[in-house]
Amino acid sequence: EPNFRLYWSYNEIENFLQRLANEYPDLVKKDVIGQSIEHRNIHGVRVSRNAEFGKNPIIFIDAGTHAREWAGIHSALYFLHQLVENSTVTNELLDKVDYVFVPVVNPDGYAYSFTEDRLWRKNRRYVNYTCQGIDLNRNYAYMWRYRENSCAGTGYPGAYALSEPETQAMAAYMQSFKYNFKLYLSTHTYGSLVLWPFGFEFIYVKNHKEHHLMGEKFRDAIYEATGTLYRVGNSADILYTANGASDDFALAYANANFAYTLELPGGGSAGFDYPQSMIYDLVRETFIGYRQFGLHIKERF
Ligand code: 0X9
Ligand code: ZN
Repeated sequence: EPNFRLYWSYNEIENFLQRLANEYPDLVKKDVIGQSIEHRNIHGVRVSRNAEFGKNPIIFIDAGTHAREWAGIHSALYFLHQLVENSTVTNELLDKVDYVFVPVVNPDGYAYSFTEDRLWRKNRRYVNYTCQGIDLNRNYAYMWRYRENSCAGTGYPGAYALSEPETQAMAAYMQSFKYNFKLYLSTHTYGSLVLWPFGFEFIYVKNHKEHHLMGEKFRDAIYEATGTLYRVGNSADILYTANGASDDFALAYANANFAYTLELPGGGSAGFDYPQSMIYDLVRETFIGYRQFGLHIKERF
């Protein structure tokens, strides 16, 4: 039984994913979608009851784009665990929907935040002697925007769109599901926000009303279960504009019908360093929300 009261090292996460693939070969397929700057494997996991993956509407869930956002990674892992290892959950969620997970988009950053700097956010690209790290959520190709001389801890987009192996792997993997890509959920922290596109500018996606309604269903399900109250809205309106993020990419370049960035609740001294003592409650709470999305997509398509 995996222990969701603890934060897992990258190695432990890899072992967990491999075990699921080994123990449930009919349900779980593990892909190595690419390698990070420091040559760690980036893992994708496909979950389907169908021999032919993607016959059902596809929900794609990622986390760990930002290294320090451990609570998001563990929430995605817990949802995956529940889908695969808790058959009472599997039944309603897997009969008409297929799932893809990339639980740790940025493994180098995650490992670095584990051992060196708890609040590290970016990947581990060596840029020059004063600068290390690209903000992967500014490096995607849709509306990527150049920024000169910026090596800030947050927001450095890199030299060009998809310059990083991590975003290249993600972009190709997302696009491989174009034919039936219904919902993209990018799990981040923090702020208790459900953000819908676009985020690069104050422009609403065509089906923004439906985005908003689906977001409210996530919000209401969690509020009823635990009393945690999320805010739902357009990324640019309720947070800020940011170019080159994964949610806009999923929608514009990977043919997803719906795309959200979920900012889970904050905790700890910096918001991003959610305390381990609270993580088990949080992953179970987030599960309620992911489940709601699964049920919605199942009815919708
Ligand atoms: O800034 C980000 O990348 C996300 N917030 S975080 O605090 N986790 O770093 C928000 C991204 C929202 N999406 C877009 N602006 N497209
Ligand atoms: Zn983030």
